[in-house]
Amino acid sequence: MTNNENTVYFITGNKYKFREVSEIFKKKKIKYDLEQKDIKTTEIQAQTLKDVALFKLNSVKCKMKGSFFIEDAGFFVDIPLEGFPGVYSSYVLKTIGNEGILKLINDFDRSVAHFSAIIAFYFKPIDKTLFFEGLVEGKVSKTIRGKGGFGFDPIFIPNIILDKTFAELSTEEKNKISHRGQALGKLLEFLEKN
Ligand code: ITT
Repeated sequence: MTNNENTVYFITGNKYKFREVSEIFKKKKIKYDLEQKDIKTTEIQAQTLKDVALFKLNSVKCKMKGSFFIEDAGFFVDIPLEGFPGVYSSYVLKTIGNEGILKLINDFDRSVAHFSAIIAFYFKPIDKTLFFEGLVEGKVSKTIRGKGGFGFDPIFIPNIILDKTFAELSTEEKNKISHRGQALGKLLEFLEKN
């Protein structure tokens, strides 16, 4: 069992996600520290990221004593793939990968895609679960580009930065505009006040 009232635990097995989150966390002056916990969560296949996130959070509640959060993210190709891979992002990345996604698209200039992230946060002092969301819109890159980031970053071009994929940005640049950066910004605003 883990317990420290000024520590907030981020439960994730993804070191890239943790790196992004800890960079944002350490820039904010708050009384809480961040710590990674790589404990096994149960991931269900559901219709929305929120359902996945809540189930995941509850699956580890019995192992935690303090405040903790999980974050669930997905990559959605709205045009022309109607939101695929979305909640199937992990499976699709492991199977067909970025190359497989590119093969499904003909007109890249007209493609529309977004990343969504949802943080499910259990805040011990009030015994409540809170949600914080973030979303970034863009399109799919014709080719796999960039060495930074992880996952789908090399094929996503955010609207706000013309012609660079997420993998061509520094962590700091990605954090400023990303789905994860936005969701975490909202969590930090809450923690500043509580
Ligand atoms: P957890 O242990 O935190 O669950 P995960 O790697 O399973 O880590 P998610 O379920 O949130 O992460 O992500 C679903 C998939 O989307 C996974 O394959 C990630 O690599 C990918 N992904 C998530 N966030 C991303 C981002 O910011 N950029 C690129 N790909 C991302």
